[in-house]
Order: sequence, then structure tokens, then C-alpha cells
Amino acid sequence: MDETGTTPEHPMWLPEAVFRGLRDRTIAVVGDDPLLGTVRREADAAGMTEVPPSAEAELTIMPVADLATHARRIDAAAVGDLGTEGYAIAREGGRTVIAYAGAAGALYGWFHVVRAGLGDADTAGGAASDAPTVERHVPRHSLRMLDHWDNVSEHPVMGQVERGYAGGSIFYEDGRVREDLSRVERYARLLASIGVNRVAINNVNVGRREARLLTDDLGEVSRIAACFRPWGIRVHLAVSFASPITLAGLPTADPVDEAVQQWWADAATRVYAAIEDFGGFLVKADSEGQPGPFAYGRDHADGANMLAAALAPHGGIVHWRAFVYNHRQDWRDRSTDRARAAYDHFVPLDGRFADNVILQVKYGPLDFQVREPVSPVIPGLRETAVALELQITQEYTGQQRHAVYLAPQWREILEFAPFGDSGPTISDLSRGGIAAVANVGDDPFWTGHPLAQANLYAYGRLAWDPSLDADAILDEWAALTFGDDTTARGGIHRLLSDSWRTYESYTAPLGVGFMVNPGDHYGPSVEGYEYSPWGTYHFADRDGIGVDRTVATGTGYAGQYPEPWRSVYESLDSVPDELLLFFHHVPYSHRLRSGATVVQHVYDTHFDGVERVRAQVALWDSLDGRIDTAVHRRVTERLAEQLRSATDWRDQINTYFFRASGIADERGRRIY
Ligand code: GCW
Repeated sequence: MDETGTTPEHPMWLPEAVFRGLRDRTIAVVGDDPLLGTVRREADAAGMTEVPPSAEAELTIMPVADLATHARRIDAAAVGDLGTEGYAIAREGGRTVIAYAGAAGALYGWFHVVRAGLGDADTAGGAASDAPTVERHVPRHSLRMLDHWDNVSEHPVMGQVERGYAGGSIFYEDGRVREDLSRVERYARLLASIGVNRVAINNVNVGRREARLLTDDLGEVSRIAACFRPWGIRVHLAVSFASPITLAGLPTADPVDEAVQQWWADAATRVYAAIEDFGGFLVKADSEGQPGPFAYGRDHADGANMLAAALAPHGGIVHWRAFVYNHRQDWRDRSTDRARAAYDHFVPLDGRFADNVILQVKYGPLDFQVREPVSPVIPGLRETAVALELQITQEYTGQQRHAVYLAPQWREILEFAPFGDSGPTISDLSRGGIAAVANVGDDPFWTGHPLAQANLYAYGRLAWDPSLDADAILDEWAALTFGDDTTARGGIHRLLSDSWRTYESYTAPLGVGFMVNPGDHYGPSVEGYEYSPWGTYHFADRDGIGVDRTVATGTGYAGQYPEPWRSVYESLDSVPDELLLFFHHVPYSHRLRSGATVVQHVYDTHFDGVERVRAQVALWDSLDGRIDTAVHRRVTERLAEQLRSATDWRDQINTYFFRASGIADERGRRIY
């Protein structure tokens, strides 16, 4: 708290202390792109002294092409192709050189030094006679995007930020773009430091007010774009497919209608006149009530390609979401399976999408659950650029009231090899990059739960390099955020490292998903969605639980996977325990490969999960005095709620399955 009694904005992973090692050191920056200007301002703010390029500068940032001119002994062949965003770093006798090909590489190289430090000028580096070792850093994905589900004006049910758990929007206030966008500038800097390069600034559920960002508010959107531009980040807008009707009064939004096509082409031209580096459109169509091409008997390739044609002359992209399913299901109808929907809609269209269309696919076939199999749409689309969509905002993973570090889950998704171990991974197949739903708001800690900052950090780092280790990212984040106290850092590591599995252990078991309160999706409700139209069922009765998604006897969803997974998931003998109930309906006495029965597994994990949270609470208490007071207090409050909520989950889930099955806990623990 400051003297006015308000908590000042938290610096996330860039507190002043991070820059201490750079103060009074010398830097030479070669190049004059605006992004180099950003680097110069950063260096200046860090207290570095800019000097002309010479072998004496402790840090030199220069184009690869200039290495020879400046008589550097760095082997240009070892630097190789850096693309527009990559950089190479070489340490030479205690001096550091960052070589870039495109100016964005200079910015990312700068933040590499911020993270890793400059080292000691007198001692670092190899023997003077050796050519310095060159480390190359080139992003694995060229599109690293954040999607904000922010509404301009408050939505009566969803609030200002849909599924937002960190206060209001940082972009909008009182039904318009904020006058003061300085926080957006600070956000842009934080995002650049982790390599994010695209941001969609409004909700994919596009309300009437929000649709007008594309037209009446272009001047305002352009102000937001100006905050991001110095940090190498391009702005995208979520657009409503019905815009020609709702904004322009045309009688139709049919994608083959020429007047409709013309309207979109003109809209795109106006956007690019205002925002030269505009990224493109993000579209949720024919999904959960959003308008789309189905209304006109057209398919999603027709719809996406029409928008793509409008953007193509300007170099823009359409991110078209594959989250299309029937949300007006009848629970009595056992033939419809929501998990199948995206594949059934989109795989038949493979090959028909324009080059500047990216199909954005949620990581799982349902909806951001704590455990789902990886979506078969990603391997299913061979001729379409696909972007993997993750959810940083913790809609189904504790809503930023529970401490849940999601990077281990994302690592599992990214390294999943749908065609078997020797084939490409999900990361390899995501040729359209990675997108994720953002988790920040106008909260002083940005993310509500201060420890949820780790998820945003990890997202950026993984989108850049999906092979990074989740624990290593956690440690990197903790070191930047919490400084030198190794006890504090070690404690945070222990608290978060396995927290995703802890959360899984006390919520819905074995891949069954949902079991949350309808509407806000927080807290347990075993039958909350069981008889609802949303298509998210578990079919628990007195004999068993789970959804038969096999080809042999079920919905056939398992057949959407290529081998080997189709067979692995199809058979009870090979399905991984953690996904058992996603693919199979089994009796409670079914034995998992772990040896426990299903119902005993439910009891064990739920009792254990609560104890793990209790240990987290004690661990956090022990860090009192080692962590910023306001941060400590906020996390303490959240952990208390997490313990309450985990206990509620334990008791509701255990009691439900005890009542349903009549099978007692082998260990005789208390079940209500
Ligand atoms: O998970 C669901 C959310 C909706 C969201 C939708 C989507 C933006 O409950 O709030 O709408 O997914 O991804 O479009």
C-alpha cells in the first residue's frame, strides 16, 4: 500500500531490481528502426550509458550484416538465418554482442539480456583466442498472440471482461477506450519482454457496441495500436460476421453477396488507412449464438475466405475459430457428441481455406478443461494453417482464486505427437502459431491472483520456445519477480510446480470434465450441466460413469485420431488413466492401470488434493516477511479461498460417488 492507501500497480516480472545489474554499464546500439529507439530508451531507463560501437562496449546490439564491419570475430555462418524476430548472442571476453536481422530481434535480444544479465565484464567469456560461442534464438512460432475477451461496455451477465478474474478492462472504461492508456503501454512492454507479438483487443463474443470498434472507433483503436507498436506488437480486432447488417444496414451478411464483400473490403481499407500495421480479424462464427455463414446456407470456408479476401491486399490475417458446436442439445440424444463437432465441421473443409486464414483450435475438443485429450482437429487439418488456442485466464482452472500453474499442461499439449513418437508434435503442426485467452485486468496485480502472473509469463516463453522446461520457466519468472531470496523462490517453486495436478486431483476426475456450477463455472456441481443443452455430460449412475466415445460402441470420437492414438484411446487396455472417463463408460469397480478402482481413485485423489492445498497454505505462511506485504496478503486471501473451495469439491464429489455407488472408502475416511 502507498501512503494514499491504495495498492500501486505491481511491476510483474520487470521490477526495477531486475535492471540493477545493467546500471552504469555501456551499450552500443547500431540501427535506426523505431524498435531500436525502444531499445535505446530501455537502456537509458536502466541507467546504461550509450557509447559508439567499439570493442569496448559491454553490450553491443547490431545487425548481423555489420558484424564484419565492426571487426567482430563472431562467425556469421554460426549466426545463420535469424528471420525477422530472431537474435544471436555471443559473449566475447566479458563483452556481449547481440546480432539481429530484423529490428524486432534487437528488442527480443535486449530482453534476453534483461533476463539473463550481462555477466561480469572482467571475468566472463572464453579464452581470447577462441571465436566466441554463438547462441541462436529464433521463435518457434511467428504468431504469438493474446486474445482479450474484453467488452467495451459492461455485459449484464459476463461483466466487462468475459471470464475475466482480474477486474475491469485495461483498454476500456465507461463504455469507451480509456483516455489514459499508459497502463496499456506498460502492458505492451511486459508482453514484448516475453515475446508476444499480436494482441486481439476485444471479446470474440462481439456485442453491438464492440462491433463499432471496426468503424466509428478506428481513431481510438489506432491509439491502442500506437501503445503496442513500439514493442513490436500488432493489434487485431474480433469482428461480428453480421456487421454488414448491424453496422451498415445491409439486408444480408451472406458471404457470396457482392455488396457484403464490398462492405468488408471497404472496412478493411479504412482500417489500414488508420492503422498501417493492423493484424487482422478474429472471428467466432456460428458458435454460442454468434452470427455466421450457416444462416445463409454457406460453410465456414465461404465465410472465412470472404473476410480473408478483404484483408489480403493489406497483408492482414483472419483467425477463424473452430469452436463450433451445437449448444442446444437434448441430453436424451446419445448420438450427438460435442467433442466431435469441430472435427466434423472443419476437417471436410481442409484445403479450401485461403492462405491468409488461420483456423484457431482450442487445445481440447470440449472447452479448456483441466484435462482433455488434445484436439484431433490439429492433426486432421493437413492443408490449413492451424493456431493452437490455450486459455491463460483460469475459467475452468480455479478462476485466479486457486494457485494453478498451467505451463505443465501446456507442455504436455505442445509436445503431444498425434502420429506417434517419431511424427510431428502439436507445436510443429501449429503452423499458424499460438493464441491464448489473456488473464489480465485493471487489478493492481494485473491478474487478480499475483501468482497467476506466472501463467502469462510462461505462455509467452513457451510460444517462443515450446521446448522450454515448465519448471525452468517457473524459476526464471520467480527470480525476476521475487528477487534474490532463494527461500522465497524455492517456496514459490514448490507451491506452483505441481499445482495443476493438485487442482486436477480435487476437481472432476479422470478426464470427465465440467461438474462445475453452470454460468460462472466456479465450484463443484456434479450434475450442474448433466441435463443441460450444452452437451457436456458424464452419464454417472449407480453402476458407473464416463462417456463412451469409442468407435465400437460409442460416439466414434476416438476414430477422429490418427494411429496410434485411435487404438490407444479405443481400448480400455491402453487408454491413459487420466483420460479414462473421457473415452469410456466404466463401472465404479473398474481397475485403473494404477491398481486402484475408479471410485477408490476418486476418494484418494480428493482427500489427497485437499491435503496438498493445506500444505501450500502452510508453505505460504512460512514465507511471510520474505515477500512484498501486499502480494503476500493477497495470496494468503486467495489460498484461504482455495482451501475452502477444494474442501467443497472433495466433499461434494466424494459424497456424490459414495451415494451413487454405495461403495465405501477402503480407508474408512469421512464421507458425508
Ligand atoms: O469457454 C467458453 C466460455 C465462453 C467463451 C467461449 C469461447 C467467449 O464459457 O465465455 O466465450 O468459451 O471460447 O468462445
